Amino acid sequence: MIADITEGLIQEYQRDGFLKIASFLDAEETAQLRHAVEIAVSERSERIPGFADGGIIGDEYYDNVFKQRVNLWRTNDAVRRFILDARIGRLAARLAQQDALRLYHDQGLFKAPWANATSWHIDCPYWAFHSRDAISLWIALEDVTMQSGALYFMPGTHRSARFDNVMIGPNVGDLFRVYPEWASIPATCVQMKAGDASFHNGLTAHAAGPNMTPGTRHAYAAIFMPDGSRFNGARNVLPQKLFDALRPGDLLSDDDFSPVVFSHDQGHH
Ligand SMILES: O=C(O)CCC(=O)C(=O)O
Ligand SMILES: [Fe+2]
Repeated sequence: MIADITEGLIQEYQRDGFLKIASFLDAEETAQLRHAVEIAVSERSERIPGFADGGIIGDEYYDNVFKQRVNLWRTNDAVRRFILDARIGRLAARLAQQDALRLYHDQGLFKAPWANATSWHIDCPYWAFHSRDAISLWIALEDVTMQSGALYFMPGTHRSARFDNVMIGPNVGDLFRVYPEWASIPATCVQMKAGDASFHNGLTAHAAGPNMTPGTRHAYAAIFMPDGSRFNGARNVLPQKLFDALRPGDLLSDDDFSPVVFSHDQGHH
């Protein structure tokens, strides 16, 4: 696992709002993670545990974007060990330039053959907190090409993004009705080898093409939020019990649901 990063790459991440890290995992780590994530997804019929359908299964379009299973780390020990590895938290914190990060959620994102495109969107407006510094990790569990559903990013959009949004719908470009000023920015397509990964800011515009291959595109992703992030009233992936206990403005500091993955103060190096 790549655990260290140069100042230059941190600056690139801060400037563009995304960064590809080639060979983030070696072949054995990738095979192990893929195995764990495939098992974790197969163990779960609900998109979000304890959340019936998470408001989305049954949506003809979104169901065919990918098979999404959220919070795998809560139901699978191998996935939990992987994503709580201190090296990942430290790397994410360095890129995001944060003193402390918590895990918000992880997910398997399996794009089946002929799956729909992932329309242009920004992530943070969907979440239960608002932050300009949240950071997502997306790991290719096999080679991901422009044909099989590679991610596209729009450099720099994290700096002018707001927290209003469009839902991910069937129109690939609806986001640019909200952000016409982004419509002329060329996107970067990030193809990956198995084990490559990208980080992106929670406000960076991104998308993925449809899967035009006969194989499933397997990816695993996780989102980290700055420690000190506050509940904004949106339920998103929160379990009912936690959601019921929270009032807008409360800290999202439940150590069980949102564990600290890096803290400068706690001497995690
Ligand atoms: O995997 C995809 O197609 C989209 C992933 C995504 O939107 C994300 O990780 O935020
Ligand atoms: Fe996204």
